[in-house]
Amino acid sequence: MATLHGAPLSPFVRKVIFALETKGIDFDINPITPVAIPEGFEKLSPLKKIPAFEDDLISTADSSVICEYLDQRYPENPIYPQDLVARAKVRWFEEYADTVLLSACGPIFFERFVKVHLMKQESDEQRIQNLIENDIPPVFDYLNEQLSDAGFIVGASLTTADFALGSNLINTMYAGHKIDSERWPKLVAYQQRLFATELFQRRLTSDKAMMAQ
Ligand SMILES: N[C@@H](CCC(=O)N[C@@H](CS)C(=O)NCC(=O)O)C(=O)O
Repeated sequence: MATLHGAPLSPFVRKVIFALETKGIDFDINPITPVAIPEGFEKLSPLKKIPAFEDDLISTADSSVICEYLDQRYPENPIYPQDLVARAKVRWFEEYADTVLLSACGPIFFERFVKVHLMKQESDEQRIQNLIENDIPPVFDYLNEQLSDAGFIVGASLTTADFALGSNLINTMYAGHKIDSERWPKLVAYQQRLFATELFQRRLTSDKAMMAQ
């Protein structure tokens, strides 16, 4: 059986869970967190980052590498389009989510969730205010501009770009930050469409049960 190493609340780990579930692959989760990386983890993940993934063929790290591997090994229920241009767009939005969206929204999740619940420290509300006022608006402006009134970020089906974007939007919601629907209506509608899918519903329910513990 395949094993995914990493806590499911990490946006990168959740992205891979979405990929595994879309493809119906059985897997175990080893829920390690970056604040308590076990000794020897660098053998699985040389940068000591989560996620890492192992199955009967491979042991590798990095959510994008893992998603691409899964899509090539299990072509049914594709998570990247075949079309050349659409595929490049998916890669772009996946990268944008993993870097720019994460940098803008991730620290709010870190401050309000990781610091408070895992590290038992107070959140830095001044840092959060600065992110909300300065870092987040250009990112949400860009995404709002790129989105259509229907479908997902690239076309009518969920892709890895939606897993990466949606995973960050989930953590933004968990951090208590509500996206302004008057300023970014397409982004809020997209978030609602994503969260209404069976795939996202299942994850939100599973996260809720885990967070309640
Ligand atoms: N490019 C990597 C990024 C993974 C990543 O940054 N994971 C975070 C957790 S959300 C981590 O392990 N951080 C610990 C560190 O940077 O040392 C991927 O896509 O998997």
